[in-house]
Amino acid sequence: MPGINVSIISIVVILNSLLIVDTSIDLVHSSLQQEVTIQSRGSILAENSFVDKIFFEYGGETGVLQPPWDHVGPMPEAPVSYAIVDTAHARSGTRSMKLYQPSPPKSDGQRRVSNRYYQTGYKEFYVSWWVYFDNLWQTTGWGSTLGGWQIFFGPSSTPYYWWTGGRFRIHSDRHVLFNYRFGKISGGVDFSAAGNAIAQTWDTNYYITDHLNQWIHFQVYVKFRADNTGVVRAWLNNVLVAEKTGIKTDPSGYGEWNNNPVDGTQCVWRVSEYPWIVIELYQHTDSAESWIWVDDVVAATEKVPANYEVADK
Ligand SMILES: [Ca+2]
Repeated sequence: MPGINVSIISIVVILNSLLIVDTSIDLVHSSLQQEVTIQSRGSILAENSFVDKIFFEYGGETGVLQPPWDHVGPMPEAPVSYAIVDTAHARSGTRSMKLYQPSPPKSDGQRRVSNRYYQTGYKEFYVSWWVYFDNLWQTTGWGSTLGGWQIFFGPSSTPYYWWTGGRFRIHSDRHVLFNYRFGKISGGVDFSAAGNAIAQTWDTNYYITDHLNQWIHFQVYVKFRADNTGVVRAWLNNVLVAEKTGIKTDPSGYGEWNNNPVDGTQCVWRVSEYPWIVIELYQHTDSAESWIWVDDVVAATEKVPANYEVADK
């Protein structure tokens, strides 16, 4: 599916780059804000200086969930869980995205409600999104993963054997955590001791249950580099809560990439060499019935302003 879309998305990106340039020329003297078309999905309002830095956005206002996501919702065999456009809560406009999981026990598919945008085409970017937890929210088991950026790689026979990424998570004690790590998908052997050594978890000491019935702002940044110039950062409500600089974030920069510890061959990427965006509700199979709302998902090459609203329609 991602492969089929590559050429279309590339053309759309190029066309919209031209549109953005043309529009900013028309309006740059008349207003701090401009209306532009981005990736054929509608119009947005933003300051001139930020709008052309956006390469992905979704705010539910179209009423359709699939585009521009490359993957939406649980696995096909787990339809009890879902991701839908919903009107119960909206941070901007009148709609948002609701992610839902049923009561336990859940199948592996039912516990993974995951929306992904694979074709970022960037190795350095920000992802910003807002989540609403209502007063019935509860976190059980090992907690709830909410998303960020991620990339899978491995031997050509199992290109999803390892992953690296930076994601927000709610611990079962209801603290918000940010995880940056190199990991195994399940069992097996580690990819790299050096990669493991730079992985880190930050505890924000922010109790999610003290902030129910309101929109909470998450933002992550990755500079994906095969030398020691990589960076990861994360913000919670626009406050920097995690930062690591001068690190080798791209696994292809490790010796194990060309001589992987599973079969000694060169590793391959599962989808592409670019980290993808993931917004999700991923939990333990024994976790409680749960749901969240997500609005104003934006990915850009500059930090996303806290007052930015997606007005796709
Ligand atoms: Ca919205």
